[in-house]
Amino acid sequence: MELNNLLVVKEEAIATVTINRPKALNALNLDTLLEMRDCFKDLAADRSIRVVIITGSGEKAFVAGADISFMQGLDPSAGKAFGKLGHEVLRTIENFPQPVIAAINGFALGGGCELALSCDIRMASSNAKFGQPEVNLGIIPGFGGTQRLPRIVGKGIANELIFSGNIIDAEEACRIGLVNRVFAPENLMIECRALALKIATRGPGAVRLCKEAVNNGMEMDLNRACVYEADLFAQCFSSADQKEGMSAFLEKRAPSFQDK
Ligand code: DAK
Repeated sequence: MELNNLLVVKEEAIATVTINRPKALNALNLDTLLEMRDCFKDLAADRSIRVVIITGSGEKAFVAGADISFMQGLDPSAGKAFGKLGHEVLRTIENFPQPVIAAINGFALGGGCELALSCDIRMASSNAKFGQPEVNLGIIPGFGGTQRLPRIVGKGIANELIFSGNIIDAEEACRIGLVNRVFAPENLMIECRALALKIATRGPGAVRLCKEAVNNGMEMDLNRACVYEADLFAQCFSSADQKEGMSAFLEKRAPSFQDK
């Protein structure tokens, strides 16, 4: 697959995907979304990858939104196709078998904020800015913002952001639970990588099942979700990694997980 809008680097079980359109503040156009879809499908098939980090190129933006110059000329059917593709990409990231960390290094607006919302963990640099400014353009968030934002920060705070189009800084994003932690810009990738490497040393099958348990369980009522968790928990006992993890603990050594 030829990539003109993404940089993909694989190193030590971590894939870093950088959206690389810095002149347009990494805005998402059709080609970028198509590349992201194919790239995440390829990464999902690569069993050596245990964590993906998504970030933006340059020092100013994670992703400043869907590409307004691209969207301006869309007719309703092209708009629908563009929206459908955006949803497909974000669902692919949300359902990616291993954890995906958003390293938010600047503006995360509109579709950029929605991209971050589809990731499992959000970390920000202190210069990051967040918002759903679509109402300024006469549209609503179209890549899941009206659905994921309230699930993450609560309905009242999401409503305020979505109805006003307000832009908030990284500290405020952290205060409302939109991001987990805030770092100096020069430390953001170092910290995201350190977390990714830590996750990569854990039992990969267990991490995969944890993601499934959290994501699918949150769509169920608590009783069903606990039954679902119990099923996944039982599945772990058919894995070699469960035997290895527990043996290693009892033998006071580090485990050597094989993803089996
Ligand atoms: N799209 C295209 N180009 C963009 C862009 C964007 N979202 N954001 C910035 N750029 C471009 C600027 O046009 C400028 O290009 P040149 O003029 O140099 O050619 C360059 O990036 C640098 O931007 P600025 O000169 O504006 O830089 P500033 O530092 O002054 O301002 C800013 C930075 C981020 C505050 C400003 O650029 C800005 O307000 N950008 C737009 C932010 C925004 O409104 N984002 C939300 C986009 S709407 C759909 C599903 C989803 C969506 C739509 C439809 N369907 C279901 C159909 C999603 C919609 C959105 O995301």
